Amino acid sequence: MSFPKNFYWGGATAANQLEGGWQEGGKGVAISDICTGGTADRSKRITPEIEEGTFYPSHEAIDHYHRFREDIALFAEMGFKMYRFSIAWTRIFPNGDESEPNEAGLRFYDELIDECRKYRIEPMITISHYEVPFGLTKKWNSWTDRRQIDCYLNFCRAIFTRYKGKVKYWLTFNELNSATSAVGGLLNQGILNEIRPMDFMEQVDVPQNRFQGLHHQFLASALAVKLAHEIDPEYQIGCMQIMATSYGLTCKPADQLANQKQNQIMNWFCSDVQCRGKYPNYIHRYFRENGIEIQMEPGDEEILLAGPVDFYTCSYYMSGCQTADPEAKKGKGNLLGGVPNPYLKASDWGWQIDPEGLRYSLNEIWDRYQKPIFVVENGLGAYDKIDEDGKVRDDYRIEYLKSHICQMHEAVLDGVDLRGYTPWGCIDLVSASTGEMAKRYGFIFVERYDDGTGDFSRRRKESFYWYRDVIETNGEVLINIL
Ligand code: BGP
Repeated sequence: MSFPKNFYWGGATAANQLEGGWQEGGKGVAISDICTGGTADRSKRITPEIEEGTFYPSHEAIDHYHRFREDIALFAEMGFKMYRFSIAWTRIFPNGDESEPNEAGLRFYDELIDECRKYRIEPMITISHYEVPFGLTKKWNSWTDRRQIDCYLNFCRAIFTRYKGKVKYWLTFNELNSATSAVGGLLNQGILNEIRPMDFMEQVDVPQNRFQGLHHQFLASALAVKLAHEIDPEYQIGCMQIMATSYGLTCKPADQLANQKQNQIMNWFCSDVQCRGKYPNYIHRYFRENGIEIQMEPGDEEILLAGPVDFYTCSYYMSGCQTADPEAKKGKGNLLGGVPNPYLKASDWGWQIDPEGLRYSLNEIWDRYQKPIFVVENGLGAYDKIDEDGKVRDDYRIEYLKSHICQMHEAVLDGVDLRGYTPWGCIDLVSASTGEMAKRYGFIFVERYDDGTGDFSRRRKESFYWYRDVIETNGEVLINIL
């Protein structure tokens, strides 16, 4: 009655949200670097030219670039077995299209990986996490152009070769299925259909571009799997999706059908291609009805078939509901649309909390693919505060994580092959959706605030000690309480 032996407990981050050092070591400009800060109610902005006097949270982020040794030591103190982080593409290829990698960038990750290994922490590296080089966006609107596949593969070759023997687990793209909705166009794909200053939430969305971009990313992913296995047969390459668990709002058949359709497009389409190596039948009707025409070249289907991923990973934060009733649709749903679930409470950002949904989805994923699974993001974004005695009492976060870990354990008992858990933002960092620091996820508090103040000092929250006990007992401390 516990988690599997050698279960990978750890935490997850992404370069653009914690490193800072945006112009150091020859780094180029990423799309994340041209996004200003925002809040829960005020969208962040995209500014193709950097504006004097405007705050750009990624530029310094939490200064991990200079403090990674201290941070990794804190992760080790919690007993991490795995650390999921990403490599900033623009540190290795500043504009994205150079033929030779940037040595200073490669050296930075040498040091970071060595630091992990020093504490026997297994790295899991996301190759592209929400920071496409802006140079490629300007050059050919990023993934809309097939030539981007070669740039991505050059990047992969550089890092697969350099870190051979030191890394085993790689993820090709963060939350690839975010690109099935408008929110992923820029965030995930670096696609900007009009290059001008605008609110992040008001980007011009061209679904054709997103889905053509996805086709190129599927090819890139499949070719990266092949390349990785050629360079080192020990390499394990995974996909990474947002698991946006969804229920029919009622048991009306029309609601259930609406929900099935939503699940097919949002939750299964990308992982079906990446895990099974081919486009699923249901997508063709969706393409037809939405005027999407994928330009395929001869040989593309063979490439996809030859490059399925070795394992499946996802983020999991919330669930939502679908309905066929136009009246019910009018309310505000979660970040990813849909309608709220009357049985669930939401976080301060409106994300509905649903631990059982995690067990439910893990079972579905396992039944569908029969590939090892890692939950590589999960957590509660909350407004934390430092009490007068200097402590951060984040019992709400402990509650959130505890309930999700218990449901993961149920999934393990159900027979799901779950290999690891790396909760999101194990150290406070910049929010991807809003660009704010105030939305904190960490076990470690960072003194950095949305007005750009703060000395970047780190402090252990209550959840830090709690998670350390969870890891030390392989989760038993929780299971036995229940
Ligand atoms: C996922 C992203 C992360 C991360 C997380 C939390 O979608 O992969 O980069 O930030 O969500 O979201 P947010 O930062 O918007 O709260």
